[in-house]
Amino acid sequence: YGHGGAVVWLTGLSGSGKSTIAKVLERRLFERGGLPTLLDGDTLRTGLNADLGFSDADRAENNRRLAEIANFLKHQGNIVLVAAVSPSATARARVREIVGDAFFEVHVSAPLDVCEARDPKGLYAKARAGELKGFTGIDAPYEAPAAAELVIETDRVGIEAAADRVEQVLAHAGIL
Ligand code: GGZ
Repeated sequence: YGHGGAVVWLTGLSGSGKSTIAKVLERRLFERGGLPTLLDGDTLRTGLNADLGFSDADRAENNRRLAEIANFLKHQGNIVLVAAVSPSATARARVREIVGDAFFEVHVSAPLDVCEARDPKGLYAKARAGELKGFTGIDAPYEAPAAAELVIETDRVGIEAAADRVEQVLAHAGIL
């Protein structure tokens, strides 16, 4: 790719492990002298994307903005780790178009019941109680990627091993 930039797009259900894997990767890439940048969908929603909710259109716009920032940073040589539920295959196809080369879609996959049992923020409980409408996996769809560069099943693969797999994909592509 030239100057080492890349975008690793982690998609999956809430509680699947996207942010955790991204944080481990961020530390590892930093330690090996790279320029990792972590864009967490949930975190950017407090500022840049504070005007967006969870309708299909708002999620698509959220994903589009994340893709534009990620691509911008990629061109500056960053390895950008994006963690976003990004449930729509159409919105992710647009993300892939925006970023172009050095794009790696990673499906962070775990069965819904496993994610729901983890429930790190208590959001599944709220969704089940009807206090949170349109929650992905409960009453809003998650469209699994058909051709992700990597699928990590976090109910079978630990966090460190998951990070290993992403590093292997980047190394194989000549990014690392
Ligand atoms: C899904 C929601 C929702 C609804 C709040 N549906 O586990 P989290 O908490 O930290 O990650 C989820 C995050 C999703 O934001 P994204 O920007 O990644 O989503 S998207 O790509 O769909 O735009 C969850 C929390 O926000 N959250 N309400 N209704 N997740």
